[in-house]
Amino acid sequence: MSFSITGKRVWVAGHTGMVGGALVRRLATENCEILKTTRAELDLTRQADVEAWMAAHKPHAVIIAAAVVGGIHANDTRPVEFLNANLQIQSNIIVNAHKVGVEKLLFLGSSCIYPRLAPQPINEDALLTGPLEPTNQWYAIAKIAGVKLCQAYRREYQKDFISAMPTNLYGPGDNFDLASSHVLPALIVKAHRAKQSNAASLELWGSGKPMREFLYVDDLADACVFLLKNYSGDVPLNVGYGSDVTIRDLAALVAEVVGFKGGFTFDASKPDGTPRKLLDCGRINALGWTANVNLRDGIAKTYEWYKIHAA
Ligand code: GFB
Repeated sequence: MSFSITGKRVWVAGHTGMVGGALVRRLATENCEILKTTRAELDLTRQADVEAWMAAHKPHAVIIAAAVVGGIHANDTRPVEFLNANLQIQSNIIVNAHKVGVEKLLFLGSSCIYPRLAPQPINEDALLTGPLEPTNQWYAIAKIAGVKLCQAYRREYQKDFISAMPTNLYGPGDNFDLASSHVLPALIVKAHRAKQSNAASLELWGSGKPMREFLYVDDLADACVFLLKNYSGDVPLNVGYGSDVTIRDLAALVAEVVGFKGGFTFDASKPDGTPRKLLDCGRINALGWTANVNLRDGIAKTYEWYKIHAA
Protein backbone atom coordinates (compact mmCIF):
# COMPACT_ATOMS: atom_id res chain seq x y z
CA MET A 1 0.00 0.00 0.00
CA SER A 2 1.51 3.39 -0.94
CA PHE A 3 0.64 6.85 0.34
CA SER A 4 1.11 9.99 -1.78
CA ILE A 5 2.19 13.23 -0.14
CA THR A 6 1.82 15.20 -3.37
CA GLY A 7 -0.20 18.34 -2.71
CA LYS A 8 -0.66 17.36 0.95
CA ARG A 9 -0.09 19.34 4.15
CA VAL A 10 2.66 17.55 6.08
CA TRP A 11 3.22 18.72 9.66
CA VAL A 12 6.77 18.26 10.94
CA ALA A 13 6.20 18.46 14.68
CA GLY A 14 9.52 19.54 16.17
CA HIS A 15 11.01 21.16 13.06
CA THR A 16 13.49 23.26 15.06
CA GLY A 17 15.31 20.14 16.31
CA MET A 18 18.02 18.16 14.52
CA VAL A 19 15.63 15.52 13.15
CA GLY A 20 12.88 18.02 12.33
CA GLY A 21 15.36 20.25 10.49
CA ALA A 22 16.53 17.33 8.36
CA LEU A 23 12.90 16.40 7.63
CA VAL A 24 12.18 19.94 6.43
CA ARG A 25 15.26 19.78 4.14
CA ARG A 26 14.12 16.42 2.75
CA LEU A 27 10.45 17.35 2.34
CA ALA A 28 11.44 20.54 0.52
CA THR A 29 12.33 18.26 -2.42
CA GLU A 30 8.76 16.88 -2.48
CA ASN A 31 5.67 18.51 -3.89
CA CYS A 32 3.95 19.05 -0.55
CA GLU A 33 3.17 21.88 1.87
CA ILE A 34 5.28 21.70 5.04
CA LEU A 35 3.53 22.84 8.22
CA LYS A 36 5.76 24.07 11.05
CA THR A 37 5.14 25.40 14.54
CA THR A 38 7.69 26.95 16.87
CA ARG A 39 7.51 26.32 20.59
CA ALA A 40 6.42 29.95 21.11
CA GLU A 41 3.50 29.42 18.71
CA LEU A 42 2.44 26.03 20.06
CA ASP A 43 3.47 24.28 23.26
CA LEU A 44 3.07 20.60 22.38
CA THR A 45 2.70 19.60 26.04
CA ARG A 46 -0.58 21.57 26.25
CA GLN A 47 -3.42 19.31 25.18
CA ALA A 48 -6.02 22.01 24.45
CA ASP A 49 -3.56 24.09 22.41
CA VAL A 50 -2.53 21.11 20.29
CA GLU A 51 -6.19 20.21 19.73
CA ALA A 52 -7.04 23.77 18.62
CA TRP A 53 -4.02 24.06 16.32
CA MET A 54 -4.59 20.71 14.65
CA ALA A 55 -8.31 21.41 14.20
CA ALA A 56 -7.46 24.73 12.56
CA HIS A 57 -4.67 23.48 10.26
CA LYS A 58 -5.86 19.92 9.53
CA PRO A 59 -2.62 18.30 8.38
CA HIS A 60 -2.98 15.33 6.00
CA ALA A 61 0.21 13.75 7.33
CA VAL A 62 2.23 14.18 10.53
CA ILE A 63 5.78 13.22 11.49
CA ILE A 64 6.41 13.39 15.24
CA ALA A 65 10.01 14.58 15.53
CA ALA A 66 9.25 16.58 18.67
CA ALA A 67 10.63 15.07 21.87
CA VAL A 68 12.75 15.77 24.90
CA VAL A 69 16.05 14.13 23.93
CA GLY A 70 19.58 13.99 25.25
CA GLY A 71 22.62 11.88 25.97
CA ILE A 72 23.21 9.35 28.71
CA HIS A 73 23.77 11.94 31.47
CA ALA A 74 20.69 14.02 30.62
CA ASN A 75 18.55 10.87 30.46
CA ASP A 76 19.87 9.64 33.79
CA THR A 77 19.43 12.92 35.68
CA ARG A 78 16.17 14.38 34.27
CA PRO A 79 13.80 11.38 34.41
CA VAL A 80 10.64 13.47 34.83
CA GLU A 81 11.09 15.44 31.61
CA PHE A 82 12.16 12.41 29.62
CA LEU A 83 9.13 10.42 30.75
CA ASN A 84 6.36 12.94 31.29
CA ALA A 85 6.98 15.58 28.62
CA ASN A 86 7.46 12.90 25.97
CA LEU A 87 4.24 11.14 26.99
CA GLN A 88 2.37 14.45 26.81
CA ILE A 89 3.78 15.56 23.46
CA GLN A 90 3.19 12.27 21.65
CA SER A 91 -0.25 11.62 23.15
CA ASN A 92 -1.50 15.11 22.36
CA ILE A 93 -0.46 14.76 18.74
CA ILE A 94 -1.55 11.15 18.17
CA VAL A 95 -4.97 11.52 19.85
CA ASN A 96 -5.75 14.68 17.91
CA ALA A 97 -4.44 13.22 14.66
CA HIS A 98 -7.28 10.72 14.96
CA LYS A 99 -9.79 13.44 15.82
CA VAL A 100 -8.96 15.68 12.84
CA GLY A 101 -8.67 12.85 10.32
CA VAL A 102 -4.91 12.76 9.69
CA GLU A 103 -4.37 10.22 6.90
CA LYS A 104 -0.85 9.13 7.81
CA LEU A 105 1.22 9.58 10.97
CA LEU A 106 4.82 8.56 11.61
CA PHE A 107 5.99 8.30 15.22
CA LEU A 108 9.72 8.18 15.91
CA GLY A 109 10.88 5.87 18.68
CA SER A 110 14.49 5.02 19.48
CA SER A 111 16.81 2.01 19.58
CA CYS A 112 16.96 2.40 23.38
CA ILE A 113 13.43 1.01 23.70
CA TYR A 114 14.81 -2.50 23.21
CA PRO A 115 15.96 -4.63 26.17
CA ARG A 116 19.44 -3.78 27.44
CA LEU A 117 20.78 -7.22 26.57
CA ALA A 118 18.77 -7.90 23.40
CA PRO A 119 20.47 -10.29 20.94
CA GLN A 120 22.53 -8.36 18.34
CA PRO A 121 21.76 -7.11 15.77
CA ILE A 122 18.44 -6.18 17.39
CA ASN A 123 15.37 -7.39 15.55
CA GLU A 124 12.05 -5.56 15.92
CA ASP A 125 10.63 -8.69 17.58
CA ALA A 126 12.91 -8.10 20.60
CA LEU A 127 10.63 -5.31 21.85
CA LEU A 128 9.38 -5.99 25.42
CA THR A 129 11.27 -9.26 25.79
CA GLY A 130 13.55 -8.14 28.67
CA PRO A 131 14.59 -5.41 31.15
CA LEU A 132 15.53 -1.95 29.84
CA GLU A 133 18.85 -0.11 30.24
CA PRO A 134 18.41 1.79 33.56
CA THR A 135 20.02 5.07 32.36
CA ASN A 136 17.37 5.61 29.69
CA GLN A 137 14.39 3.62 30.99
CA TRP A 138 12.28 6.78 31.39
CA TYR A 139 12.71 7.83 27.78
CA ALA A 140 12.29 4.22 26.63
CA ILE A 141 8.99 3.76 28.50
CA ALA A 142 7.61 6.97 26.92
CA LYS A 143 8.67 5.85 23.45
CA ILE A 144 7.24 2.34 23.95
CA ALA A 145 3.94 3.98 24.95
CA GLY A 146 4.00 6.00 21.71
CA VAL A 147 4.56 2.88 19.61
CA LYS A 148 1.72 1.15 21.45
CA LEU A 149 -0.64 4.10 21.01
CA CYS A 150 -0.05 4.03 17.25
CA GLN A 151 -0.70 0.28 17.24
CA ALA A 152 -3.85 0.83 19.32
CA TYR A 153 -5.22 3.34 16.79
CA ARG A 154 -4.43 0.91 13.98
CA ARG A 155 -6.33 -1.87 15.75
CA GLU A 156 -9.34 0.05 17.08
CA TYR A 157 -9.84 2.72 14.42
CA GLN A 158 -7.94 1.33 11.39
CA LYS A 159 -5.70 4.43 11.34
CA ASP A 160 -2.53 4.40 9.23
CA PHE A 161 -0.29 5.40 12.16
CA ILE A 162 3.20 3.86 11.93
CA SER A 163 6.43 3.95 13.96
CA ALA A 164 10.14 3.90 13.15
CA MET A 165 13.01 3.11 15.51
CA PRO A 166 16.11 5.12 14.61
CA THR A 167 19.52 4.18 15.96
CA ASN A 168 21.80 6.86 17.55
CA LEU A 169 21.60 9.95 15.33
CA TYR A 170 23.99 12.83 14.62
CA GLY A 171 24.38 15.65 12.13
CA PRO A 172 23.78 19.36 11.51
CA GLY A 173 21.65 20.95 14.20
CA ASP A 174 22.80 18.50 16.88
CA ASN A 175 23.10 19.53 20.53
CA PHE A 176 26.75 20.40 21.30
CA ASP A 177 26.26 21.17 25.01
CA LEU A 178 28.60 18.78 26.82
CA ALA A 179 26.29 18.28 29.80
CA SER A 180 23.27 17.17 27.77
CA SER A 181 24.57 16.02 24.38
CA HIS A 182 25.05 12.57 22.90
CA VAL A 183 28.53 11.16 22.51
CA LEU A 184 29.28 12.06 18.87
CA PRO A 185 28.69 15.83 19.13
CA ALA A 186 30.43 15.78 22.53
CA LEU A 187 33.52 14.24 20.94
CA ILE A 188 33.51 16.86 18.17
CA VAL A 189 33.48 19.64 20.78
CA LYS A 190 36.13 17.98 22.92
CA ALA A 191 38.45 17.23 19.98
CA HIS A 192 38.02 20.76 18.57
CA ARG A 193 38.83 22.40 21.92
CA ALA A 194 41.71 20.01 22.64
CA LYS A 195 43.21 20.78 19.23
CA GLN A 196 42.86 24.53 19.78
CA SER A 197 44.49 24.37 23.21
CA ASN A 198 47.17 21.85 22.17
CA ALA A 199 45.99 19.54 24.95
CA ALA A 200 47.80 16.23 25.38
CA SER A 201 44.56 14.29 25.73
CA LEU A 202 40.79 14.50 25.84
CA GLU A 203 38.50 12.76 28.29
CA LEU A 204 35.92 10.12 27.40
CA TRP A 205 33.10 9.13 29.71
CA GLY A 206 32.98 5.50 30.84
CA SER A 207 35.29 2.76 29.57
CA GLY A 208 35.20 3.51 25.84
CA LYS A 209 34.21 -0.14 25.30
CA PRO A 210 30.44 0.15 24.58
CA MET A 211 29.49 -0.16 20.93
CA ARG A 212 27.12 2.20 19.16
CA GLU A 213 25.68 2.53 15.66
CA PHE A 214 25.47 6.07 14.24
CA LEU A 215 23.12 7.25 11.50
CA TYR A 216 23.48 10.62 9.76
CA VAL A 217 20.28 12.58 10.33
CA ASP A 218 19.62 13.28 6.64
CA ASP A 219 19.60 9.53 6.08
CA LEU A 220 16.95 9.22 8.78
CA ALA A 221 14.88 11.98 7.14
CA ASP A 222 15.09 10.13 3.84
CA ALA A 223 13.96 6.92 5.57
CA CYS A 224 11.02 8.76 7.17
CA VAL A 225 9.75 10.04 3.83
CA PHE A 226 10.28 6.57 2.36
CA LEU A 227 8.24 4.98 5.16
CA LEU A 228 5.52 7.62 4.96
CA LYS A 229 5.06 6.71 1.32
CA ASN A 230 5.75 2.97 1.35
CA TYR A 231 5.06 1.42 4.75
CA SER A 232 1.78 0.71 6.39
CA GLY A 233 2.23 -1.88 9.12
CA ASP A 234 1.89 -2.62 12.79
CA VAL A 235 5.58 -3.39 13.40
CA PRO A 236 7.79 -0.38 14.32
CA LEU A 237 10.61 -0.52 11.74
CA ASN A 238 14.29 -0.21 12.65
CA VAL A 239 16.27 2.49 10.81
CA GLY A 240 20.03 2.09 11.16
CA TYR A 241 23.37 2.50 9.44
CA GLY A 242 24.30 -1.19 9.36
CA SER A 243 27.47 -1.37 11.46
CA ASP A 244 28.71 -0.12 14.82
CA VAL A 245 31.96 1.01 16.47
CA THR A 246 33.36 1.13 19.98
CA ILE A 247 33.25 4.56 21.63
CA ARG A 248 37.09 4.44 21.72
CA ASP A 249 37.23 3.89 17.93
CA LEU A 250 34.63 6.59 17.36
CA ALA A 251 36.80 9.00 19.37
CA ALA A 252 39.81 8.10 17.20
CA LEU A 253 37.79 8.73 14.02
CA VAL A 254 36.45 12.06 15.28
CA ALA A 255 39.98 13.09 16.34
CA GLU A 256 41.27 12.24 12.87
CA VAL A 257 38.54 14.28 11.13
CA VAL A 258 39.02 17.23 13.50
CA GLY A 259 42.83 17.02 13.39
CA PHE A 260 43.44 16.36 17.10
CA LYS A 261 46.58 14.27 17.52
CA GLY A 262 46.62 13.68 21.30
CA GLY A 263 45.47 10.69 23.34
CA PHE A 264 42.43 9.72 25.39
CA THR A 265 41.70 9.36 29.10
CA PHE A 266 38.63 7.66 30.59
CA ASP A 267 36.32 8.92 33.37
CA ALA A 268 35.16 5.71 35.05
CA SER A 269 32.70 7.64 37.24
CA LYS A 270 30.44 8.16 34.19
CA PRO A 271 28.12 5.34 33.05
CA ASP A 272 28.73 3.15 30.00
CA GLY A 273 25.03 2.51 29.42
CA THR A 274 23.96 -0.33 27.13
CA PRO A 275 26.97 -2.46 26.09
CA ARG A 276 25.79 -2.63 22.46
CA LYS A 277 22.76 -1.66 20.36
CA LEU A 278 23.14 -2.46 16.69
CA LEU A 279 19.85 -2.57 14.79
CA ASP A 280 18.83 -5.34 12.42
CA CYS A 281 17.53 -3.38 9.43
CA GLY A 282 16.51 -6.38 7.37
CA ARG A 283 12.88 -5.29 7.20
CA ILE A 284 13.41 -1.73 5.91
CA ASN A 285 16.23 -2.92 3.61
CA ALA A 286 13.84 -5.48 2.09
CA LEU A 287 11.37 -2.67 1.37
CA GLY A 288 14.10 -0.89 -0.60
CA TRP A 289 15.76 1.62 1.76
CA THR A 290 19.39 1.69 2.95
CA ALA A 291 21.58 4.39 4.56
CA ASN A 292 23.75 6.44 2.27
CA VAL A 293 26.17 8.64 4.25
CA ASN A 294 29.21 6.85 5.68
CA LEU A 295 30.38 7.63 9.22
CA ARG A 296 33.56 9.50 8.30
CA ASP A 297 31.77 11.75 5.77
CA GLY A 298 28.93 12.33 8.21
CA ILE A 299 31.33 13.37 10.97
CA ALA A 300 33.12 15.72 8.54
CA LYS A 301 29.83 17.37 7.53
CA THR A 302 28.77 17.68 11.15
CA TYR A 303 32.13 19.19 12.13
CA GLU A 304 31.78 21.78 9.34
CA TRP A 305 28.31 22.69 10.63
CA TYR A 306 29.61 22.91 14.20
CA LYS A 307 32.45 25.29 13.26
CA ILE A 308 30.04 27.66 11.55
CA HIS A 309 27.05 27.51 13.89
CA ALA A 310 28.01 26.26 17.32
CA ALA A 311 31.77 26.57 18.04
O1 GFB B 1 25.44 9.02 23.19
P1 GFB B 1 25.30 8.73 24.63
O2 GFB B 1 25.20 9.89 25.56
O3 GFB B 1 24.02 7.86 24.91
O4 GFB B 1 26.56 7.85 25.13
P2 GFB B 1 23.59 6.30 24.79
C1 GFB B 1 27.04 6.75 24.38
C2 GFB B 1 28.30 6.20 25.04
O5 GFB B 1 29.36 7.15 24.88
C3 GFB B 1 28.21 5.93 26.55
C4 GFB B 1 30.03 7.34 26.12
O6 GFB B 1 28.92 4.75 26.84
C5 GFB B 1 28.92 7.14 27.15
O7 GFB B 1 29.46 6.90 28.44
N1 GFB B 1 30.68 8.65 26.13
C6 GFB B 1 32.03 8.86 26.14
C7 GFB B 1 30.09 9.86 26.16
N2 GFB B 1 32.30 10.17 26.22
C8 GFB B 1 31.11 10.82 26.22
C9 GFB B 1 30.75 12.20 26.27
O8 GFB B 1 31.59 13.11 26.34
N3 GFB B 1 29.41 12.50 26.22
C10 GFB B 1 28.46 11.51 26.15
N4 GFB B 1 27.16 11.89 26.09
N5 GFB B 1 28.78 10.19 26.12
C11 GFB B 1 21.27 7.39 24.61
C12 GFB B 1 20.04 7.36 25.43
O9 GFB B 1 22.08 6.41 25.12
O10 GFB B 1 21.03 7.11 23.26
C13 GFB B 1 18.95 8.10 24.82
O11 GFB B 1 20.35 7.82 26.73
C14 GFB B 1 18.79 7.83 23.35
O12 GFB B 1 17.77 7.79 25.48
C15 GFB B 1 20.11 7.87 22.63
O13 GFB B 1 18.18 6.60 23.14
C16 GFB B 1 19.97 7.47 21.19
O14 GFB B 1 23.81 5.77 23.41
O15 GFB B 1 24.20 5.48 25.87
